[in-house]
Amino acid sequence: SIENPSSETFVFRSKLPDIPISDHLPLHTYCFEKISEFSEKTCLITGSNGRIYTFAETHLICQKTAAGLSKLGIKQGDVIMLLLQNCPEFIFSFIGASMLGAISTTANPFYTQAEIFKQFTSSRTKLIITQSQYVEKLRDSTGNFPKIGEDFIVVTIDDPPENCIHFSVISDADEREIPSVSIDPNDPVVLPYSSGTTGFPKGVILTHKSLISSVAQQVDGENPNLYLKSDDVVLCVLPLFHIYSLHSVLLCSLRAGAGVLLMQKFEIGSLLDLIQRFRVSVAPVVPPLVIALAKNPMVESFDLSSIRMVLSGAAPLGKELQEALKSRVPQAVLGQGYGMTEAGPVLAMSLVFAKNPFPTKSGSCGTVVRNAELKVIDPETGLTLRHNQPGEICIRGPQIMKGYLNDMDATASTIDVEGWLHTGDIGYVDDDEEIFIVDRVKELIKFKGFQVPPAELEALLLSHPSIADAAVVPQKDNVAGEVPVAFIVRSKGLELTEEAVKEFIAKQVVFYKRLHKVYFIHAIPKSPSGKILRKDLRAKLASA
Ligand code: 4UV
Repeated sequence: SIENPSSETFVFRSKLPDIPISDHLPLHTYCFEKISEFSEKTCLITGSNGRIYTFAETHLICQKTAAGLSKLGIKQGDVIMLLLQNCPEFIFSFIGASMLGAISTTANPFYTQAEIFKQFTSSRTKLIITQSQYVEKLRDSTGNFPKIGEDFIVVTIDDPPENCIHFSVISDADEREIPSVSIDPNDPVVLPYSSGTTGFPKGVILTHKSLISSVAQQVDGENPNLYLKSDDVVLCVLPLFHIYSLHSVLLCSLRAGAGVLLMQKFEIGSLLDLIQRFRVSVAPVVPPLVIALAKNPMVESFDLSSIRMVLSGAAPLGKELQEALKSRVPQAVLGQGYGMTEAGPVLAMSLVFAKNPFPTKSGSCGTVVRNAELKVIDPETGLTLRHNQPGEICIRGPQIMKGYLNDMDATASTIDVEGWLHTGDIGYVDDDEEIFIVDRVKELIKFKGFQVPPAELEALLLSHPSIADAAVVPQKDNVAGEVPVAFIVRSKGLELTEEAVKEFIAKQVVFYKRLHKVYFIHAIPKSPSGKILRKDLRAKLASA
């Protein structure tokens, strides 16, 4: 018989059966759907002062915040920006906005003024919730930016500086004054920014339905893939402005009735102290945190026996490191999740975390989530590959993003006409359905799990009068995983030192986008169509 190979698609599925998933609820209703089972249990713990909010209290403050945001003029479809370190107000604002049918765009409070206003403008933010220490960055120093109090509202969770409003003004509102809105499951609820496979950061439209699907894929069903219990204490040290923490720490815990321990920032001493004091049982981390837990001598003097699960994600975790951590927390199960903002976010999760777990291998980043399809394609031909053959990972399901905000071209080049989202990650699925990521074909650089989009740094470099051409690529690093380094062609006859280039960039970007090395070359290698041959540059680094 004659077969047309291109018409044949080989699809990988979870080992867990599909489950029914709501396709009509708004996110906040879904997250608090089972609240009567645990209303007096701990929902949020503020690590810095030990303040505890029960589920009932949390839900009520979210409602009050919704009413308060509405009083300030926030309506269905409006965008607010959360520019916060981890704190209870993040949750109140995010869920409160959802209750209004409004959308939260999440941003790193360490961003520079230019980075914040880029996202502010692109997302059409009406109101920013932040801390007073960041307000200075929101004040127009150039005459180019919108003005606080005139063009947008700023709410601070601590003492409000001039023209700003205190958070209590919104969280003290009367919850009975929430306007009634009808929310379509396909309405956006969160707008994180990601550069995806190429170019600049773009708004990723995640809807009520996508996030509900993704949370349900983890914590719902008879045998949840990520089994969280209502007596769990889940560590929230990863920043909530990144989708990993927002989804897999916060939303999954809310749905499952688990408590969330909020830490403003990572510091090993206070982290260990909090784990011991609050008996943390679930620890979602990133590889640099695994290094700290596996290697820091301080760990020996703390009691970590409460930890039953350590989940690592957002960047590759080596087998050796995973095994080194195992000796520090012998009672815990260790495994990885594999996420991508655009994928809603989780593509795969280790089945070692299931209620009825499966045996798993070190170094694997999980098995595809239930109620979804995963395929591996040959990047050259687009043909689907079978077990053990590496290719580009693609995912399809109700959880993936609706698209990029106001960017149809980028959307079309990421989600194809059949609904497959192309990740730009190279990996394979082994005989036990476990996924192993081996490479990345997209431009993205990941510093400790944070996104560093090369296009953004290249544009800044090209704005320098002494730089004729530039390319930014990842260089391997033992602690950060990868660091951005630049190849630069100087403009004819102009002097330029490595230090000057590094400083020029450092002034304009958040710390993790800083260049670690600058290499001066005569020409940037490019394809006939003008695309930077990043592979060649990466190879140059590897051989140096
Ligand atoms: O868009 P993003 O910054 O998104 C993330 C999300 C990670 C998550 C989310 C929920 C989880 O439960 C969880 O465990 C992890 O990182 O970056 C997406 C890119 O990061 C790389 C890969 O290149 C993605 O396309 N990446 C993410 N996870 C892994 C990874 C991993 N486990 N191993 C290797 N690379």
